[in-house]
Amino acid sequence: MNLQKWLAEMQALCKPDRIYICDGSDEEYHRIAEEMVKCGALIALNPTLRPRSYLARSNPEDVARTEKDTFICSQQQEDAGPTNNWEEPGLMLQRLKKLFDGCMRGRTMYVVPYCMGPLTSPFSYFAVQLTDSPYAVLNMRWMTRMGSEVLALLKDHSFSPGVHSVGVPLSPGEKDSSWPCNPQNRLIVHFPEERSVWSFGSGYGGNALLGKKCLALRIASVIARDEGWFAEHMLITGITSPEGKKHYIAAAFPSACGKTNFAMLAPTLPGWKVECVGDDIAWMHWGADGRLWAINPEAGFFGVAPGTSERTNPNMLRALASDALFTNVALTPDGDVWWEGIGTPPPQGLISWLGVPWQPGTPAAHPNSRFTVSLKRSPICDPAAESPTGVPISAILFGGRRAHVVPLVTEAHSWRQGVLMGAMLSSERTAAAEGLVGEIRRDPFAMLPFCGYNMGDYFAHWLRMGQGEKKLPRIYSVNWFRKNSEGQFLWPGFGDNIRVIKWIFERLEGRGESMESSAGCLPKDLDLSGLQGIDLKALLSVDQKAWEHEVEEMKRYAERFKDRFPQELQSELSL
Ligand code: GTP
Ligand code: SPV
Ligand code: MN
Repeated sequence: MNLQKWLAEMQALCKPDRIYICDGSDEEYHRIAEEMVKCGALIALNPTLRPRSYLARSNPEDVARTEKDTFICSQQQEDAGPTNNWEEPGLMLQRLKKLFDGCMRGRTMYVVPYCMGPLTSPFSYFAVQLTDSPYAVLNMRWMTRMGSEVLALLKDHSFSPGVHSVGVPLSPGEKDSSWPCNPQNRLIVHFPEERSVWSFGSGYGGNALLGKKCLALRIASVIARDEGWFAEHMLITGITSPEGKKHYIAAAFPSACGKTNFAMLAPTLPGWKVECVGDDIAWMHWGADGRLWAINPEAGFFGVAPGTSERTNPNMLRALASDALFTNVALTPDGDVWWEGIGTPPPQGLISWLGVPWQPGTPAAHPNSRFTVSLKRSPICDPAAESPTGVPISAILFGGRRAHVVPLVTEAHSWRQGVLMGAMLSSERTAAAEGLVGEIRRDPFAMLPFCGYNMGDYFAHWLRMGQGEKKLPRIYSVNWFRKNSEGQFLWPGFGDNIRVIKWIFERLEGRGESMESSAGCLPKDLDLSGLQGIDLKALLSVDQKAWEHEVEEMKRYAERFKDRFPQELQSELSL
């Protein structure tokens, strides 16, 4: 793809009033932010309480990823598979060209050259996002490496083209709304063979920050399949035991199921240390040593605000002390931010995410309200977070929100059983995507909304990758969300999850006592020192009837993939 030619084509199609090429500087970031403040699209927070930080309020119809509007337009429908929306690429392109025709009238087209991964890493990937959303530009500044340095490198690299529009052209003199969007015509379209993305009508999160889910997962998963690596919805964290032994762990939990919190957990057991590499996406390659090496393609956090507190994630609160961007949280009368579960009572005069005085009993912050902040601001950034070769992964965790049935932790006996654990991962739905919150759905590898090709082939890819001379990571299933009959969480979670990690460390080192169950290998015991009233028996129990029912559900789910569901997983399911 030739950059100049593509730019000219997109300019002719979108017809922006101006074009601006982003340099990625601090000066540029604040200039764009201040322009937005001036026209009411952004609120500058109190500089004494929260220096160089801003609040954005979205349109209430544009608050989360919208999976029903997300398409994988591969040449063959079979290649998109049963879990993705598909349309014939030629027809879709026609539809997109109609939508994008003149869509940036009255606006600036920002050109955002960016790189997913450290600039010098052989595993990184270059891309350009064209967007008419200055809000998206501000987010891309923290979430990716972007600007002049990348533009210079683009001369020697191929890149993935992405075009994004909020879908609201302005006629001369027309006043803009504070969050323009076009929910009736929303479309987030991927052409995996071309490695290209077209996104229309939404300014929010994964719909609009094209480096994240669109490129680093949906497009990258296709590239990874072709080239023999992994692009996964996983956090990466480095954990050191009191004895000084360090292991890196990768973990796939569905959206809003605890990746950011786990990646930065503050251990409640003495002597343990956690250092964060990434909180959402991992690109993993086999090293010459046979180990799996992971980089975080992102450069920042786009994290769920509600629930972030001194108890749950003190290090994130430190990171958010300045230079942060908040979206759809509540505003305090002194110009600071507030959300449910922040750990302080709601102050008098609170303004809700909707921009009106908060009424008790209604959400002050939207459940999918988010913060955007650079990874560098984290006080517990791993020393190898920027390493071009990544970090070696010792264990992979799969976990969802399951009130019942799924134990706190189980270990897979084999790579194959581990792949089945990933393939059959399930969770109650959250507010991170539009849909019915709480409903249980299968979310294989936490990749259901993010796999850019046939999910059955993706399972086969995982099985294939485990073959040959490899030092395979061990695989675990975890569930921090099991509840008692009163509907209360049985497990304290957050910093106490270190207790589960301690057992995993012991297992990795050939110690750690275990017992068999139909759900996998369970710990005989966990270090619960300092905790009271934990019902470990309930947390680790496997109800035979309920588990058989679970397996029946899994078998039914597997049928969706027809002959693309790998035979090895089928036989593993029938064991
Ligand atoms: P995405 O950014 O959407 O991919 O989400 P995520 O997987 O990073 O989830 P995150 O860590 O932001 O957590 C989402 C919600 O789950 C927050 O409200 C947390 O407070 C809650 N949560 C996270 N970890 C735990 C845990 O160990 N136990 C309990 N009970 N809740 C948790
Ligand atoms: C997720 O939904 O998994 C997220 C948020 O991490 S978004 O960037 O909107 O995809
Ligand atoms: Mn995510």
